Formats: sequence, structure tokens, C-alpha cells
Amino acid sequence: MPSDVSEESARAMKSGMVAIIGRPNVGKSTLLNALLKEKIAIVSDKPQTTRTRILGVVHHPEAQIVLLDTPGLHKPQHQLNKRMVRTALETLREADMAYVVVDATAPPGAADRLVIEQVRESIAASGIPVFLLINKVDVVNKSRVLPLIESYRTMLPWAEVVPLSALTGLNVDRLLDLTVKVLPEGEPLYGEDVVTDQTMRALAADLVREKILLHTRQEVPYAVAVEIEQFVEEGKLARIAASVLVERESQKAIVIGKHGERLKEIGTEARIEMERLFGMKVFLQIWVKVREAWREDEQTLTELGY
Ligand SMILES: Nc1nc2c(ncn2[C@@H]2O[C@H](COP(=O)(O)OP(=O)(O)O)[C@@H](O)[C@H]2O)c(=O)[nH]1
Ligand SMILES: [Mg+2]
Repeated sequence: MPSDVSEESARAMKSGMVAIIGRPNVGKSTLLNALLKEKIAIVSDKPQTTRTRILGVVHHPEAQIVLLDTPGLHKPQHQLNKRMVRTALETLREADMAYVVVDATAPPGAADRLVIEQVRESIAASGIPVFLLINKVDVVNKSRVLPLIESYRTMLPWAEVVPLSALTGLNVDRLLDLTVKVLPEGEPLYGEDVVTDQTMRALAADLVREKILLHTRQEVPYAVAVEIEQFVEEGKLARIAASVLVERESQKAIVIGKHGERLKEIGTEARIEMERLFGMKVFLQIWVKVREAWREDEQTLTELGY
């Protein structure tokens, strides 16, 4: 009997990809950041903040969990939105398991049913385990959570149902442990220092967009895209030039604000966060440009990485 077979080597490492799926604004990106304990996905109170698939790697002692945050599933109107929905559904097909995130502050509605229908179709083919995550329980009365779970319970054969708060972190570690249990055995897919596959350019562009979303309302957040024109590292300094695309002159005026005040605030907030994230000084310049109907233009969408 060899004495060097330790308990550790007897327990195989687990590894796999988890798609985070749900309607817009339920807290998918907040959850990704909470699970990673690092902010890599932008978050706002506006729907459709996330436009691309965002990968984050959790290095758990027993598993490597590759999280795939996705744009919210919705009925798409513009070409941009069609691409976003396609991205989410493709991610669901690639994954080893899925989290379906719903919002505890509202009863299941048409938008949630649309999500669950699409997940049902997808898992009929793949058979992957799906967890129902009831998010934002920090702001609802405890007595309302159980009836909510009941109303979702029969909609899909959930592998687990977890009430949680991505904002406060309630049950977030428990979710990780439950996830490890259902992931397949396998070797890690990413190196141990990898946290995300987002490039610095992509992170910079999204941070500028996040600050615009926080400072604007109505149709403006949907009509904004950010393109990094220049990203040059000079020692501990990054020189970043960003173009903000909007669809109309009136939107440009809103983003810039009176005497350029709004754009200045947006720039300062984005720069501070970039400096923290990149660990270097940032010199950020932002221009606002009008490009009519960019959301319908296939070439522009591809150039923007959507
Ligand atoms: N109270 C509360 N708010 C949350 C929670 N998770 C997310 N939010 C808020 O919900 C909004 C949408 O979050 P986001 O992560 O962008 O949602 P996504 O569109 O599903 O990715 C933001 O204002 C978040 O701060 C939570 O657990 N509790
Ligand atoms: Mg999001």
C-alpha cells in the first residue's frame, strides 16, 4: 500500500463554465463581480448595460469556475440588441451549467417567462444543470421569498434554488460551494492568475460607458457606445483616448452638459476607476461624436466588438 496517496490527490479537481442568464437588470453583472470579489463587469440601474459576454475566473480550492456574464435576454428591436441576445444564447449553449437570475422585488412576469422558455429549449438539447437564483433578497421582506420560490419552482427542473444578494454578498459563497458540486471533473481551463479575458481597452471603454449610464437617462444610455482610439502605456502612465458615439446632436449635448460639466465628471470618475483597476496613472481624453443609427450598422457593431 503506497503511503504517498494523500487525500488531496484522491479528490479530483473540478472545472467548468457557468452561464449567467436572465432578463435585463436582475443583477447578473453585480453577481459576477461578487463571485469574483473584483469588479470586472460594469453595472447600472439601466437595462442592457452589459452588451458582450464577460468571462471571469473563480479560483476555488476544489475547482476552477469560469463564469460567463451575458447581456439580458429580451425581445430585440435593434441590430445591436439582436447581437446581444444571440451572444447570451450562444453562451448558454457552450456552458456546463447555468444560473438563471431573477429579481426578488417583483413577481415572475412576461420577461422572466421569456427567459425561462429560452433556457428550457436550450437545456432540452444540452441537459445541463440549472440553478435558479433569487437575487436582491436584501430589499424584500423574508416572508415574501418563500411564495416567490414556489411560483418559480415548477417552471423548470432546477438543480438548486438559491435566494441571495449580489449586493450584500448574502449566500454568495454558498452558491460557489453548490456550484463546485455539480461541475464536471477536469483540469483548469485558465492559468491561476487569470481573472478575466477582458482586454484593458475593453475594460476602459466599458468604464467610460458605465459613467455615462450613471449620469444620463431615458434614451441616451441605449444610444451610447464607446470606442478606445488610443491606449498607450508609458511606464506607469496610460494615455487613453476614447470616442463616445451617440445617435443625435441632442444626445451629444446631454453627454457633454452645460459648459462641459457632465463630460468632465464622467471623465474623472472613469479615470479614477481605471487607475485603481490598472494600477497606473491614467491620462484620459474623451470626444463625443454623432453617428446616426450606429445601432443598426453591422460594420460599426463589429468594430465596437458587439
Ligand atoms: N438591492 C439590490 N440591488 C441589486 C442587487 N444586485 C444588483 N442590484 C442592482 O440592480 C441593478 C442592475 O444590476 P446589474 O448587475 O447591472 O444587472 P444586470 O443587467 O442583470 O447585469 C443595479 O442598480 C444594481 O446595483 C442586489 O442583490 N440587491
Ligand atoms: Mg449586466
